[in-house]
Amino acid sequence: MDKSKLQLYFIAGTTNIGDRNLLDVLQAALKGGITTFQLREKGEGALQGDDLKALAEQCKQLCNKFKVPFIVNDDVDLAVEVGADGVHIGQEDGDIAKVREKIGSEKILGVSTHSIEDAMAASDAGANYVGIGPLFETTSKENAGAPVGTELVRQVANVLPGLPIVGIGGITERKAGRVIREGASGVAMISAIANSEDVEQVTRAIKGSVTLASTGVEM
Ligand code: TZP
Ligand code: MG
Repeated sequence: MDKSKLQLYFIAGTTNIGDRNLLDVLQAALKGGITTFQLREKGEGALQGDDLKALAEQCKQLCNKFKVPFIVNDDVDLAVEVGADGVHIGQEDGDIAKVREKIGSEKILGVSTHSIEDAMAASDAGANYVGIGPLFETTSKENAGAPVGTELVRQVANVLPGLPIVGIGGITERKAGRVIREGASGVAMISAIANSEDVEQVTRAIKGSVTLASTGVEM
């Protein structure tokens, strides 16, 4: 896959944005320069069924407008149904190779990993990229486990140099550069973007740090 699409990977669902509208938040983040969006609809009050499908379709349309890949978290059937660009699964979400078979070779498959072994297995089973985390303390995911630290990004990048990595968990504008310098292609975040007052402005600032760390070019 095109690694540059992973640079600033925004993840959100309706339970991450207070009383705002997810499509408004997404549009602001797209304007600010996110390069991938993942719909992760989880927790108390999460939408389900037709409501979730309608939301996914709207998110997809908005992402298409900005030529940004639209990824669905966990729900492989929903991803296929709405024609998402890809799906992201965790270690507990079933057999990675079977998910690859189900979505076909053209779609993006991301897998959350917590060790070098997880990353190797995901790569062998056909993942296009791996998420590594939580790198830092996070309150956005229940039972996220203890932070694995940025060293794991460096170790996986060394062992699997061809496998794109996205760091996740507690990443802020200030910490983003460090994650990139350890060897990640990008940073994935919920709260740093979703909880910000001016989503577009904050996204643009984070994108600037990521771009600076990955290319040395100040934006
Ligand atoms: N997976 C590992 S940590 C995490 C997920 C989905 C939450 C990331 O959210 P935040 O707010 O950027 O820490
Ligand atoms: Mg999952």
